[in-house]
Amino acid sequence: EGVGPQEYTLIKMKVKEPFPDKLRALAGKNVYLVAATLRPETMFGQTNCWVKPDMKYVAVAMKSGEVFVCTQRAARNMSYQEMMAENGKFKVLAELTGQDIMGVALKAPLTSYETVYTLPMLNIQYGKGTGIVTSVPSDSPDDFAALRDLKKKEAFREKYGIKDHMVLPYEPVPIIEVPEFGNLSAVTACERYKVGSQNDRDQLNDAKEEVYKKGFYDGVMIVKGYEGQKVQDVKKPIQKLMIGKNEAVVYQE
Ligand code: A2H
Repeated sequence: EGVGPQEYTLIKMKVKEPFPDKLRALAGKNVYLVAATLRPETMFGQTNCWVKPDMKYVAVAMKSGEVFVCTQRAARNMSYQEMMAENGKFKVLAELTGQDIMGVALKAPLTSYETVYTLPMLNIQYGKGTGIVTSVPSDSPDDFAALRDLKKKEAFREKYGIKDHMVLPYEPVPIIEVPEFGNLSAVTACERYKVGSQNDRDQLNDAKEEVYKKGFYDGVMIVKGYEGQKVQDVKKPIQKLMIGKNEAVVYQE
C-alpha cells in the first residue's frame, strides 16, 4: 500500500429479518454488514454484497448501540477510531464465517433495488477494508465478473446455497458515463480485456486500472439529481449525504 492512511467509506448494509442462525440472538438490534469502498458515488448502482465463504467475521457492538459485521482486524482498527464505547476495545457479540451469512437479505443506501443479497466472492482479501465488499457491476470489473459467474453457473450458486431470485433479476445499472466506455464501463472493460471469469486476474487487473482512472478523471454522472456532474466533484458530497443519513461512516487504515 502507499504512504499514509487510506480513507474508505463504510457502507452500512442493513440486515433484514429474519436473521440467519448465527445472528439470531441479535434480533431486534440494528445489524449491518459494513462494506469498505473507495467509490461512494457509485452506490446508486449496488446490486448485491460480497463476502468470502471461508473468511472469519465478527459481529461487534458499536458505541451507537448498533452492531457491525466485519473482520476482527477491521473491528480492532475501528476501536482506535472512536467508534466503540471504549477506545482500543471491542465487544464481540457473535463469530461467524462468510457462509453463515450467505444469502442474507440487506437494505443498502441509494440503490434502486429494494433488497440486495449477500453472495460469494472468492478473491476478497482479509487484510484490506472490512472483508465485506459492496457490488457495483456497472463500474467495477471485479464485481461484474463475479456476478456474471454466479448468473452463468447454477452449480456455483448451489454450492453456496444461493437461490436464483437472489441473482438472476439483478443487472448492472447505468450510473456514470465514461468517454470511450459508455455507461456500463466495467462491462465494456471486461469485454475489451477478455475477462472470462473472476479467476482471470491479469485481465481483470488491466480492466480495473483503465476503467478506474478513466472513471475518476473523465466520468460524468447520469444519475437523477447529479446529471452532468463530474465524478470527482460529487464523490465527497455523496459520501456526506450518506453519512448525514446514518448510512455510512468514514474508516481509515
Ligand atoms: B470498490 P484498494 Cl464501483 N478485498 O468499491 C478485495 N477487494 C476489496 C476489499 C477486500 N478486502 N475491500 C474493498 N475492496 C474493493 C466499489 C468500486 C471499487 C468500484 C470500482 C472500483 C473499486 C464497488 N465495489 O475498487 O486496494 C472495493 O471495491 C477498485 C480499486 O484499497 C474498494 O472500492 O484500492 C476497493 O476494492 C479498495 O481497494
